[in-house]
Amino acid sequence: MARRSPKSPRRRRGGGATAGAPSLPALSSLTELPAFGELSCSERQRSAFGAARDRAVAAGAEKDELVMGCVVRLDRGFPAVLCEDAVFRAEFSARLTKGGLAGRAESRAAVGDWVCARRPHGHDMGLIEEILPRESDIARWRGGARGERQTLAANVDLVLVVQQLGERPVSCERLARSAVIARDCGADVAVVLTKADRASDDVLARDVAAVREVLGEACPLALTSSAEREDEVGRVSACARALGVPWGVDAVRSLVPEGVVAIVLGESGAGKSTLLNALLGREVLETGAVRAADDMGRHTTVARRMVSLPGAGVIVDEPGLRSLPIVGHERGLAMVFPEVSEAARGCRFRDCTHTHEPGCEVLGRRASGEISPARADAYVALASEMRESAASLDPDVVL
Ligand SMILES: Nc1nc2c(ncn2[C@@H]2O[C@H](COP(=O)(O)OP(=O)(O)OP(=O)(O)O)[C@@H](O)[C@H]2O)c(=O)[nH]1
Ligand SMILES: [Mg+2]
Ligand SMILES: [Zn+2]
Repeated sequence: MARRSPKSPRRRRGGGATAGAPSLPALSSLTELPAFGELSCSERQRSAFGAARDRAVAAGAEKDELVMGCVVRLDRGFPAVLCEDAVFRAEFSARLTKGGLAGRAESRAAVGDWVCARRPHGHDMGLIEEILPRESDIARWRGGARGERQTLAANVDLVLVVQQLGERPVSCERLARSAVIARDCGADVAVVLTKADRASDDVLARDVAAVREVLGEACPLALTSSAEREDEVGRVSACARALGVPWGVDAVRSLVPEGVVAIVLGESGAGKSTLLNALLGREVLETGAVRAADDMGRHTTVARRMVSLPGAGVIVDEPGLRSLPIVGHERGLAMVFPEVSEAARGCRFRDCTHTHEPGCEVLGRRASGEISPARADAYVALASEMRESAASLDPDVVL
């Protein structure tokens, strides 16, 4: 019986552009991309690849066309896949899109995803046959609780929560929220406070103390500044030393040692791309000025992309995120606030909101000083938001 040949991708040579996106960067010029050996997959993913390859062969693909690769960039939803001996643009196979994943390309594969890809002989474009199971899945809800889960990056070990310093105090609420999401998604958390040059010594001391109180001393923290003036750098580095906070790009680099894949998470204008450029030692990523009116960025970064740090690990640059709704992250909440979550188990009422109820163990331990008020407040606010989002997803949930 003649073997049915699977649909081949469009034949295209040079440039690497695709029909839907004429101006994608040529992959050969992207020297900041990681080497294949810098990215490691798990045993589970390796065996999932074997099974995915068998399925693709059964569907008509040639075995030697099938490779295991990692999605290292998404340009407006178009993936670039790195495999052992090449990096190539890829489309999604008809088999994959038929499997209920049709729709926006970006909702299908995330940066960091390991995939089974087919590289038909004589074609520049590859086809993603299957996305292999994720070890971690950094995702947020888009469009509130009734929206959809959007994976920002897959198989990431560490989330660097980035916030800018300045006149406004750091948002501990936002840091706690980001930490809960990261832990819930299976990653570790570290905080990077950028633009230290914009904060006086007093403001630095205040903000560092606030972060340490809400996330605890065990949460790694680094302070950075892109300022180049020597007196400015001298002032902030001395202040960081006095506060006992690791300082500068070296501090961030040591948070992301070789073998670790991290992602930067923060609002637009927080200085994420500027920080990555400093780590790379050259201007690879586009950066953009913040608006004078509200000190926020203009969403300069649009692509999600991995950059490999010389002598260190890999970081995914991300577009800034305005909202981070908390939906069903109970496990993450308990991981970030174990002592509060433990106290909550001792409350008289199972649905205690820890705000006014008699027999509330959280309020009791907060009053006696056993639990930090800042941590109790952060926990209570996030738990309350989670109850509300659960109720809007499922009307049967009683608030
Ligand atoms: N004063 C000062 N400005 C900085 C520092 N780091 C970044 N900036 C400025 O902040 C602005 C925003 O920086 P980006 O690196 O583009 O911010 P981003 O977080 O990547 O923003 P999006 O890509 O929009 O999410 C730019 O004008 C930077 O020059 C810093 O340490 N000090
Ligand atoms: Mg950016
Ligand atoms: Zn309670």
